[in-house]
Amino acid sequence: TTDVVCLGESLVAFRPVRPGPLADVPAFERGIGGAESNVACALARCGHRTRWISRVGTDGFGTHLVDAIAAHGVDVSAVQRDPDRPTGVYFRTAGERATTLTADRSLAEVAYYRAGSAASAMSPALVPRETAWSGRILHLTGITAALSAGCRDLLRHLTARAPGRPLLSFDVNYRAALWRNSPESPSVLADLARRCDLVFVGEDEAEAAWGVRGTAAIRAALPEPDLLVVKHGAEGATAFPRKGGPLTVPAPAVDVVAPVGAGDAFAAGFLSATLRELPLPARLRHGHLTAAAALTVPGDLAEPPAREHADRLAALDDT
Ligand code: KDG
Repeated sequence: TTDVVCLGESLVAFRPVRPGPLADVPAFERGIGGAESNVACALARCGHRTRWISRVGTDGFGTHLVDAIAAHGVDVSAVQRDPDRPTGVYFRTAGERATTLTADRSLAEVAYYRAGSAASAMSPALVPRETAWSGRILHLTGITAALSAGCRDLLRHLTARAPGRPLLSFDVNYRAALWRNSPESPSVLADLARRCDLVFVGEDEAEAAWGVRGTAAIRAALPEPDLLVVKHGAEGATAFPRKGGPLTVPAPAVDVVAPVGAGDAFAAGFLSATLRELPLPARLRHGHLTAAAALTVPGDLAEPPAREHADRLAALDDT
């Protein structure tokens, strides 16, 4: 059986060969992006059976995405190829938020070319619930909610409380650029989060998306999930379990190369420790350690620390 199914759009990601505004960058390197496939790849690297569900075009970019994600050990057999719609791509500035390059986040640019993409055509009719519910955990993110009405319907369909539903994991992943042209407001993300069992949200994104400020207020706005993890960036993260008080675990200090992919890595580390039934503090530590690996590389995906190594690193916090 599959441990984790991750569903969402992946994109070919073009990363500039040097920092600077997109207007000035002369060349880009091809990589892959996509929050959900990032989680799937990291989990596969950690030894878990993972499946990624999405749609790509029949173009070369689609082939590259499927091959690159499969090469991480992820089951891509449920990915659909759409002959009529293209694979999404995106470009972003290098080194945004990096400690050494540009501390000023306002300099970061992300240019998406994904409207009308193969993945944006996902809907309950095209993605069977049995396939999405075929693992112990289904991991979704709020990016999908910004893509189309069909994608929003699919998320509601997959988060419905019905027999056979796996543990629903949801990373809010508010992407302001995607909501600017959406007919819906990002409050949809809160509605979806409330239908899930395990929710990850950044303190900054809760404020940006919903105007909700502070960890306690975030829990009050999202009371249903059995476990809510509020991330405080470099500071650490606070988990709100159903029983007992909140638990905060600080993050290790790292020399940040690029923050992209760190949230996905955090979710992957946390989910890996969850599958291993480790206690809550260890789940948070594994989230931080996997995120630390992603923070120190320019692309989305880093080799997560090997399990034994991560277990020893996680225990260091006890001393
Ligand atoms: O979490 C990283 C993702 O944001 C990136 O890979 C691209 O999925 C992406 C998106 O839609 O922003």
